[in-house]
Amino acid sequence: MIRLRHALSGILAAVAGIAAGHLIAGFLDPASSPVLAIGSTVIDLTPTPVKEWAIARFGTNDKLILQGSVLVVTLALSALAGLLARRRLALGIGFIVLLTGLAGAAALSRPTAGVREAVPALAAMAVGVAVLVLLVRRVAVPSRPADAPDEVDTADGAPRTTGTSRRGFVGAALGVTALSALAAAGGQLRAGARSLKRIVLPKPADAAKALPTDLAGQVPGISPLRTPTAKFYRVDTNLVVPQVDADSWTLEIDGMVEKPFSMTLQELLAMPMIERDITMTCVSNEVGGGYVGAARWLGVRLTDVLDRAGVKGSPDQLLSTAVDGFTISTPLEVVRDGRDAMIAVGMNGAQLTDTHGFPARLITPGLYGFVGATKWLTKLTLTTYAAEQAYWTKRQWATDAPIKTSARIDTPAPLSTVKAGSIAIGGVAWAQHRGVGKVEVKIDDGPWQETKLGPAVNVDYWRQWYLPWDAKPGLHRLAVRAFDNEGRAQLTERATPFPSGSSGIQEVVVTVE
Ligand SMILES: Nc1nc2c(c(=O)[nH]1)N[C@H]1C(S)=C(S)[C@@H](COP(=O)(O)O)O[C@H]1N2
Ligand SMILES: [Mo]
Repeated sequence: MIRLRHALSGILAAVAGIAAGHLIAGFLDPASSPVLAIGSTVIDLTPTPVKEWAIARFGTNDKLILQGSVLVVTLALSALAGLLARRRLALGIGFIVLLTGLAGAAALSRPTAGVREAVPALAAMAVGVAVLVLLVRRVAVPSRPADAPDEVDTADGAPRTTGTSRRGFVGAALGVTALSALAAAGGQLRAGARSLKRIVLPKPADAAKALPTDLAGQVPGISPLRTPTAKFYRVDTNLVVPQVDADSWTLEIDGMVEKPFSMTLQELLAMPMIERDITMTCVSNEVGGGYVGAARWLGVRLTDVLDRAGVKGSPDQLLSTAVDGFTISTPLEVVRDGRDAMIAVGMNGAQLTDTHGFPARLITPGLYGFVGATKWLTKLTLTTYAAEQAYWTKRQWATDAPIKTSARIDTPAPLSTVKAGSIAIGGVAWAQHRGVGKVEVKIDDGPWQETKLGPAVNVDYWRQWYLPWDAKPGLHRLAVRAFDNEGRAQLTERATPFPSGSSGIQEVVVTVE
């Protein structure tokens, strides 16, 4: 019982500290909240294979699971701090100081951190120690002689609390719990309330054509031709979505250029805008996976901005930096080969959402997101691969990563049961910057059959496809493969996403009854 209370004292000290830190971080910088700071550091330090495993195993829940794990480990260690405090209060205090110190170091080690990022951890330290002392002093010591003397209360000269009522401890514990919940909720509210600035999107000087008729009206269950922003996949290393202030945001252009310069959002918005339909894919997308989305982007041609700065020497890499210090490298050759690489400010007719990179992000058609789609962009640096490496390059991912031709079956869903009769097998296929020329489906051990293709929007966009099927009762295997416009078949060899994207044929099993 006494042990339990000591352990609980440690846990509540941590809970109170974490909550206090979260509250302060809500005002200063949400990412510096102790658990989040440690979580982000864990993300950066996690070896690539483990990260791949986590993404494959947990998908978009990977962040929640990571934060949950950090919390559980912290609470377990805090219980230990409480038990140590039973032996000697100073030991417990030392342990809490150590834990919060680690959180502070993690917050300070973020690429863009200043000294103020350490404040939430310091607050957590102060509150954690105070709560530990408060609660440990209230742990009632039973009057059995074997347990006396009570080291805890005499070691620091505090009055003996032997016999302190059970209510004293329980009341204090409940009070700490309630205050912690309030503080954590306050921090959460405050972090979310940082208002997103509305910007006025200019009209494109070079607009995209209206989208052709979507097959979704005809083939139930197929992906819509354009992915709604709310359904668009999200992939990034951020536990807290950066909230960028549009008024103070700048885009810097530096490195191997003749005239480095910096521009405001208003200056960027005043440049001629292009509007393009482009399908993005994440290199972590497994065969048949959902890390792919098609949207209409509004932005400034990337070369228009780079040309203002000129070139000095022979750079071969465009290194782009996000507001949180995250970096992406894009081959300069690709940026300059005439494709519609852009600094996007609009997505599907609205300003970028916070999750998709407000106020500005890169979009490079044909390349996986990790080498061309920097969100929360703030700097473009002309450099060389020999001189500088971006975040994922340092973690051994490919430097030049064109999107591999691929097809996905949307309907019928894998392992689903469908009614016998005439239905459609349908989905999407993509071969960015080459265009999809043909999609074939194979049913059981039958021949590859050519499907009907939906409208071609442009070579950087995906294509819907479907095959009418007279489905007979039983278990069936459906496979799909795509060809690009030059007739090249997608790779059939199975490959993992690391280091340059997955490949292989998607095969689904369905039951017809
Ligand atoms: N700042 C920043 N930009 C980033 C990333 C990131 O982690 N941080 N992830 C990249 C990856 S891996 C992909 S696939 C795309 C995803 O963009 P989306 O979340 O808008 O779909 O963003 C890219 N841009
Ligand atoms: Mo990605």
